[in-house]
Amino acid sequence: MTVLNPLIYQPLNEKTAIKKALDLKLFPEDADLTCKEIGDGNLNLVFHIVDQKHNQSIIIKQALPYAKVVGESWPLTLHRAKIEADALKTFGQIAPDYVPKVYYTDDQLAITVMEDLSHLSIARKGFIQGETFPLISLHLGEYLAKTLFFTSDYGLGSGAKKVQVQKFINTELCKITEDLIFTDPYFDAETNEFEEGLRPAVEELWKDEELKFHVNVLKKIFLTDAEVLLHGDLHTGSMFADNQQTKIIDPEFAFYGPAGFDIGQVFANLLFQIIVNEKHRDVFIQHVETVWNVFQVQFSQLWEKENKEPLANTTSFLHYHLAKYFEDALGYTGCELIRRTIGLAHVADLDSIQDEQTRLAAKQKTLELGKNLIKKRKEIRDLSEFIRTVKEIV
Ligand code: SR1
Ligand code: MG
Repeated sequence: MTVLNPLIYQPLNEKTAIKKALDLKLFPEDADLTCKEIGDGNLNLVFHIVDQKHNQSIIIKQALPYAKVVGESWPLTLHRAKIEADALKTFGQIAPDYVPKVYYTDDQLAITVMEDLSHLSIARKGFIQGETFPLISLHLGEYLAKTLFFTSDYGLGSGAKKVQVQKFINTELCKITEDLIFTDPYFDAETNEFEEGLRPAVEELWKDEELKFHVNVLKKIFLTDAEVLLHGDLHTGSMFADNQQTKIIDPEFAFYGPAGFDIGQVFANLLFQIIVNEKHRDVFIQHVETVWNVFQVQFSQLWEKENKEPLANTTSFLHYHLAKYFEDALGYTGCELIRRTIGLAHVADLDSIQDEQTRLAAKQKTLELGKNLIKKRKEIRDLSEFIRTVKEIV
């Protein structure tokens, strides 16, 4: 566990970030460096350093000892920078096409120096501006198949996997997810944020005992099913993309949990576009289908070819896993839809809709779909039933 040493840890600024890059000899001595802090996430500083002279650039990401989205009143471990760097390295070995390169890390300064991806767009922003990134779902399916298989007991072997479980104990960031996704949206918590027009729908949700039972079950699975190394925050703001490439960033919430959690977050964040983006609705429905189809095919191939548990390598046991991942993913999809609508951390897909009636209608549909997916996840047995449920509500 990284313990904050105040003599070493200092938040960087644009000037000291340049000095750090020079000290680390990350650029030629005659480099002409400029630096801009570009972090627009909830938690960290992100410095974009460019050498105009040699046309090179890097990113220095630094964790702050508090959650930037709330302020210094919400202290947060710097250990998350090490978790993130270790996860980038692990996922980078498993799925190098989809992960930025890491050049340098410093646990005490809580920094990771990595590949600059600013030639790509944050997927969520691109989607809102009308992009569809045709290959993103194929890439996400492959990324999920590889990362979720090769970090599991079956891909890694049970001994090596236990070492990884220990390395990725991520108590504080898991607690954020436990609270913000599985707890706070289901009662009148201070962290919740929603517009008054949604209050009747939200109060109905708070009274829904059946829903709360199912959310408790999903939370229990999140707490106890250490199946695979998860990214842990796999929304479209954690993806860079263009028409050819996809890169997955920001795995600071990484830990060993249920495979369906990452899959569900991907589904949910594509569903926001299915809900709000009439023009490209069918494209985003296809994206959801492609994510699952590619995941299923590639995970099955890895299961058959690379399985470290000889007795586990049977079709029925593979199908047992795929069915569990799918059912869990639908539940986590629902939880993500609900928390992004009424919880602390919203999504621009919904909030940037200017017209109030349109925005409220989209949010109401999101809540309705979320509730249905959580409660009916056992009945929705395959992709076509999932898509039918989505179409009925949207
Ligand atoms: C206080 S952190 C709020 C949210 O931002 C992160 O990206 C996670 O999604 C977290 O739930
Ligand atoms: Mg993040």
